[in-house]
Amino acid sequence: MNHVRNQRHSLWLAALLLGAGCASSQVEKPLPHAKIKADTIQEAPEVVVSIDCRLPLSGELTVNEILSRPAGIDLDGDGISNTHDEAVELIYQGEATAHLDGTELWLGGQFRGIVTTQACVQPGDLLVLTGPNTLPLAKAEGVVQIGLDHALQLTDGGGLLLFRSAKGALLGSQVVPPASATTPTSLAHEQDDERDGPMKPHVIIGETRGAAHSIGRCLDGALPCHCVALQSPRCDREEPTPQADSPTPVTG
Ligand SMILES: [Ca+2]
Ligand SMILES: [Ca+2]
Repeated sequence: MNHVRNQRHSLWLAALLLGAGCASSQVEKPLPHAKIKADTIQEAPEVVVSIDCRLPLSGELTVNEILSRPAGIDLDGDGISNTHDEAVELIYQGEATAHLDGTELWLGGQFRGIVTTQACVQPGDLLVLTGPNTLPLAKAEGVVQIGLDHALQLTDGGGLLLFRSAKGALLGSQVVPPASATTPTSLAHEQDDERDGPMKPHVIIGETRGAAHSIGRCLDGALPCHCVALQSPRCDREEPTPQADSPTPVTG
């Protein structure tokens, strides 16, 4: 009798467990993880489409100048020189208008933040990337200030600085040498619009005329259309005043 009782008990327990399993799978069915992910991916482009231009593609950004040590330079004109005056100057090399919303900045393997500006930029535009607390800059025609959601934190140690699009494309990169001494200066190539090659302190490059930086300008202080090879329609509207408002030379 005990054997029969145990057999019935086992059958009852198996039926109970089977029922519980079915109930469990019925609860999970309406919300499978795959469906949640698919919905998220489908929703993301709707945000992008609201901006009337495309995402930038691989290799479409040139890192043209880096102001990592603003000590003494008041880029945004708020009367103080501090980390809010750090900036990265880029040239947009794409053939169609694009926006950098969602672009990631990395330096030395460290994530630095995401671009939150949704403005469309034109081929050949000079872009000035600043942190969230930098005031609006006085800009020449064709210069676009774009903002990061975090302070740039362009540390003196240098490293590989790179930009990735919201879809993961490598837009542009630049090896940043460590900052030397305490002289306030930016880093730039020997010439504007140069994609490769090392960067040097702005103040010692021949075309800079000894200026500490030329963020938002050509190396020699001229307006961007004079040094960016990719010309956009905006250059036809520009007044030829390359000597006006040139960067302040280093005095000490
Ligand atoms: Ca400032
Ligand atoms: Ca510049």
